[in-house]
Amino acid sequence: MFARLFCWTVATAVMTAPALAEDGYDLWLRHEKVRDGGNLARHAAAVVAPGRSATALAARDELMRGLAGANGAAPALVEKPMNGAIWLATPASAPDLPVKLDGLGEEGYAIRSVTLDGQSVTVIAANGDAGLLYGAYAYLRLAETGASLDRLDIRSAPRMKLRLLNHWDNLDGTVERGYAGQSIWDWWRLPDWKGPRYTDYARANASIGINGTVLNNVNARSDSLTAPYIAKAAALADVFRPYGIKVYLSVKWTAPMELSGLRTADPLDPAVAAWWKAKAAEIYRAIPDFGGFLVKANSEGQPGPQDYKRTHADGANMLAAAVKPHGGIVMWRAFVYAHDNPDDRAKQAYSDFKPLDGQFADNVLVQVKNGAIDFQPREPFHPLFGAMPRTPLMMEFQITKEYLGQSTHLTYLGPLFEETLKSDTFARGKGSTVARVIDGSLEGHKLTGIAGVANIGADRDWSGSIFNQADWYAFGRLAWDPDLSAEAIAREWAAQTFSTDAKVVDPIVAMMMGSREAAVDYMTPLGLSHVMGTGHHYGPAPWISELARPEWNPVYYHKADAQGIGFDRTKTGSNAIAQYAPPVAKMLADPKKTPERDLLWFHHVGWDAKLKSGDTLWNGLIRHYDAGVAYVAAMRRTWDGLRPHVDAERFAQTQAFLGIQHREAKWWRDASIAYFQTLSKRPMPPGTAAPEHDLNWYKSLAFPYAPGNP
Ligand code: BDP
Repeated sequence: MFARLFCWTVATAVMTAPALAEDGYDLWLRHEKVRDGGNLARHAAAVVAPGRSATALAARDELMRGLAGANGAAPALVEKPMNGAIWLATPASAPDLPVKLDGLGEEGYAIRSVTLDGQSVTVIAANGDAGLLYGAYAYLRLAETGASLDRLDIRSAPRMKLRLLNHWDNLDGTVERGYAGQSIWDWWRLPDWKGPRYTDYARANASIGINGTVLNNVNARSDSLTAPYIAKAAALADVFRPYGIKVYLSVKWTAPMELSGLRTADPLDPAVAAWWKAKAAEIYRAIPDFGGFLVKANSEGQPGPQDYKRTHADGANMLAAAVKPHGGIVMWRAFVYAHDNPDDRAKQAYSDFKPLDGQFADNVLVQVKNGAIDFQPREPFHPLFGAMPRTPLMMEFQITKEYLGQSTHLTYLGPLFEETLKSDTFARGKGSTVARVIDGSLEGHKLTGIAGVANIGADRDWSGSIFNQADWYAFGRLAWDPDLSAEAIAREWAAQTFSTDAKVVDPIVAMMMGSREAAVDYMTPLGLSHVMGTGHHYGPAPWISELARPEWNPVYYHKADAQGIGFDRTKTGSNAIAQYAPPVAKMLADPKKTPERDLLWFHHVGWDAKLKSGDTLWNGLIRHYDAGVAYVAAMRRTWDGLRPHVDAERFAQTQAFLGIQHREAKWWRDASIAYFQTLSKRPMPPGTAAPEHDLNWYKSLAFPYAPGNP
């Protein structure tokens, strides 16, 4: 029974040594020794892992590495299942696996405690090797979050087929809307130098189920499609492949003109189609499992098929035909609005795309941002969700916090993601949630996906702060299972990142869970949006009114005047509400029935109108601003109380950042009030503080070097 022991060197199992003990490099994969009364030692003293593919070996190594850390000793690597062993296998590598795998697809996994010849064994099984990887990580997650490992019977398969990061990384090393340093892609030294960080990136993504990455900015340069850059992308693809991760590229519509001197980029021109076919073939020669293209076209100055009087579907289908023979897909973004279109910006994507439903090729997904404007602290769900039943819609969330405090604010995005995914579109009656639109179950789509704009950079801690790592983590977990709760995910993350001790996890999770709402309160309460500074989008500037394009100006969005504030999107205004299914539209037509959190998104409301609290709108606004600031003050106190339980380095970073957040929350509040008061002409409600400075002081602030600004 006892098999030959394989030699296992722990050295190969340790993640690239961090420069400092707890600088955040290890993310949620710290694999600290668990205090579980021997739970893990009993169940994971040995590992049987017969698979020999690169992915099966990666799964084995990750499991060994994790167990070595969590259990404090490397498990034995054995050839046959034995008492207290984990058996990590697919039916191909172990035909006698005692677990049913039907319905789990290639990426799903089963984890089961079984008894074999009187020996208790934990089976981690999957149809495909990627499933083994996900199963191995799932097992470690259970062990490291304190779950019992005695009687496991888990089956899990991803609800979304494509679970992608979108990097807005430029070839010069900058990252559009990146707040975690320079790009992690060292384009210049690729393909020769493939630093260890790429492997750790892949491991981190695989651990949360992410299976694809778009390497370059949606505002793409055509250079990405030249031979040298294809070779660089291929080098990255080689590193990522064992971890189940495919690479994709953003493409610039006019690449055939820029790179090969074609006279047009008209998608219906045969020469253009032939160019893309040849380009696709060239890419697939270098990257046989290349995922496909992401396209931003006819949006914010980017060229596109509309320049040739063709539709988005014409453009998407031409590219789709080029990658189709190779099994590739096209993700066509619906983030479009035009300066010469006087209609409400929130309506334009729907107006452009809804009529195209049913016209897209079967390897095209339309990628839609969670809301109709642009990743604001809160947006109602995008009206396209549920409105294009014959087209697979892919969700685009923003993990990087362009509008939510950038790198320093602790604003956990789990609740934002969850709120959108659980929103009911009523497209096919009650229960037609956004999650069911994008996971394909509502309309029976097989091609499904979700993308998150990455918050990853070259900073040691990857994401610009320890707490921003939780947003990356939450995105991956929800991409796998959009029904998970943001709170459960925060618990998992905190347990793996800090400690399983309830004294640590409980207060950290409590801080996280209210933090996004606090940011909404101090930035854009009650449905306000897009009131940030121009260009860098850092800090408040609701007074801006003179930019060339109307929809670049905050005043366009809040429409504050002497009477009140808010954007009338009902029949008397832009009638954007008509883009929602009738039950939703009906609710939104009435300010009294509109959820108060979205009130000013849909209605222009008088300063003295009564809120549910009994306050007037003006007083209520101020109470929201104050609540947001007070929440940050409370987070600072909670965090200070955690000093004995958190290592000095991560404690200090978070403490300093909470200090910045507190100062900036007050700034948001004060600047917003100072400006809106010039219109409302209402006094501060009793017991509230007047803004610290006058409006001109706030207007005079300038931030020429704010990061992330293209
Ligand atoms: C906005 C960003 C801009 C992006 C654009 C997009 O400000 O930098 O290029 O979205 O998604 O949020 O294309």
